[in-house]
Amino acid sequence: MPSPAEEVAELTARLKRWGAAYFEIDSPLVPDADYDAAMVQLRALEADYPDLQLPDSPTQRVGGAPLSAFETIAHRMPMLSLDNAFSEADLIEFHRRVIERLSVSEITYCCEPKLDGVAVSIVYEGGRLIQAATRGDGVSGEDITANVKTIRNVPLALSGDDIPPYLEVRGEIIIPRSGFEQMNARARSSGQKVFVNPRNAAAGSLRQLDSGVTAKRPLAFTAYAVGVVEGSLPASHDGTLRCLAQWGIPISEHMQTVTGIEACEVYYEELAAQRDGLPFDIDGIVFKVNSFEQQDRLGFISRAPRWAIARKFPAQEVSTQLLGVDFQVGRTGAITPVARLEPVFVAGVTVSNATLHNIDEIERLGVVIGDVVVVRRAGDVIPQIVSVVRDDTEHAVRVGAPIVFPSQCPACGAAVEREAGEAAIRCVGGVGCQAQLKGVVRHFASRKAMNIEGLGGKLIDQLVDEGLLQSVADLFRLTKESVGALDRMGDKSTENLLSSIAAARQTTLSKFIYALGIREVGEATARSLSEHFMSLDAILAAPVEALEDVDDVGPVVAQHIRAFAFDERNRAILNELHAAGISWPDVKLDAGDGPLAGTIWVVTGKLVAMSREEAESRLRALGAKTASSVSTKTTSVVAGPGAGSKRKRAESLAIPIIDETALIDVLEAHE
Ligand code: 9MJ
Repeated sequence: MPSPAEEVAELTARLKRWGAAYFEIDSPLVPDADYDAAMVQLRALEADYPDLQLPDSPTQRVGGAPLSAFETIAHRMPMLSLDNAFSEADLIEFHRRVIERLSVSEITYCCEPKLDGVAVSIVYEGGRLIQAATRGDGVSGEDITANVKTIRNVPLALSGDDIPPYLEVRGEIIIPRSGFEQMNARARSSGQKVFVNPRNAAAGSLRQLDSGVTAKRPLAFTAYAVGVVEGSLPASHDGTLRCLAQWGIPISEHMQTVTGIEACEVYYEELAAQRDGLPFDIDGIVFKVNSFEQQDRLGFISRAPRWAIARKFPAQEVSTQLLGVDFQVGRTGAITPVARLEPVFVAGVTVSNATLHNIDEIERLGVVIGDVVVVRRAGDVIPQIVSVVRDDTEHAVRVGAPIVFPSQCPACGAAVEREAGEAAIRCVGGVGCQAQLKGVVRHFASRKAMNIEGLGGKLIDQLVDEGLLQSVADLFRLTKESVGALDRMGDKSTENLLSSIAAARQTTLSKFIYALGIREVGEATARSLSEHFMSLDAILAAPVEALEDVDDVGPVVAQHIRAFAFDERNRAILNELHAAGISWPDVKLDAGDGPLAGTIWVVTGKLVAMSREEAESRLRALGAKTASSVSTKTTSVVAGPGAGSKRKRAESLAIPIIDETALIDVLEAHE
């Protein structure tokens, strides 16, 4: 029997490990129920033996009694905002002023992404988190200590050497885009508040009176400064942040120290190019004079330091007028309202269309044609209408034509229907509807499905419009003559297309299942199905109960698979595809077996001999797990040219890094 102290230590460690996995890698180690059960156990032990509670106990992260209101906390040192630079000229002018005031010829700057979240101050006394406050008006903010304690990457106790007795850390609390999308999707389906962007969602989550609610939100903290410090710290901004990182406080992995303003511009351009691919919103770059001594000499103007500037990126959210709404029919028949907009520049791109999602969303927004709307374009996702500007005097005219959903499919004229509990209105025409057929073929040919190179949207439209495709099986019947007769298809492009269609015959079971476009069967579900059943026939023959045994297959997905398997037309197409020579190797091993079982790989950067997806799927076929981010659990990193932050993180965690050649050696040795 372990002693209570041993039990507390074990549960604390386990919950911290599970919590870290939940936060750092996309799939949690255990179901929520297991996490909750361990938490209940630890709470009970801590209640019986209060002295055994460890300072960084995970029980302290989930709020107990709701707060009645937020107290006000006066900042011991004002929390200033930043001056903005909206152009390169503004930045150069900032640099000129710094050089002049300091009478030096060159300056070293620390460059950081400007996170778009909520600025907070977190105070550690004796290495323990004792207080957290919003910036508020800069002089005083709201006491959000209980809520900040629920944020999983905020340490409740610091670890390491030379921790100052009093340390005020300042930074930003954000919600990553993926967490935001999930949170909003859940809110939409349960009729709760939908947030317009991750920043608002973060602010709303921190303003919860019940910190149990905050605990469920995917918040994350990044430190970018210190406030009041009693004790000693390095003499530079970057040195200080690295010290914070050593004590367990998260800092930006993109932070970089450079000398000269040209290097700052290079950094700006590099991060601007990465902006859409980052997992969180940034609205610019902050440049800070790195030396504290120089910062002190520069001092402050009323609201902002003279030693820092925020060079802003083009806005992600802008307003424009809604000119009309078109209705697009997707591969599953779902009819999506697409807003036609007065063209507008959003986050570096001119946008003239944006999604309005579905009929519920139109009702929720209360939007009518002619309204001025807010368009948001963040990351690689389709631009969206997030709200309606109701009191914009410049666009005061509300034409007010309501948005009317079509009562027939706009592409084929078939009836439309709305299934119970569904937000989407669908065309019932199936692949008899050319719009659906085009969508089906597009999906079938896409990179993660059959990967038919050179078969893009325009060509698919032509093939369908010319009557050359009635189903995906017809792709394998295309000939030099039929393709060559199409617009802009010369001999060379015809040959290339036919050879990439031929090459696509060799695939894998999971890609093939994904390519079929069964409703709600994404890449991960297709992989789980293929590993579980190991043959297409077994999947198509499986009863609902057997399907539900598969990871991430619930009753709805199981029904979609059954409906697909029942459909005679689908059966006929599958036979034709089989006859056309589509084949795949036997599904060998599911993860957990095989020579690389127990290893976790991250593949990053550019590979030459194969795509990243291929590298990952070959690793998985050998029993390895693959992940998208580097954590302490990662066992190997494959880094091609251009690998950036993941390589750095692997280096800092001393995880072995190999190049593509070494990866090929590993694969060939085991395959
Ligand atoms: C943000 N928002 O990411 C500062 N910030 O420094 C960074 N904000 C800041 N630094 C001094 N990276 C005042 C505000």
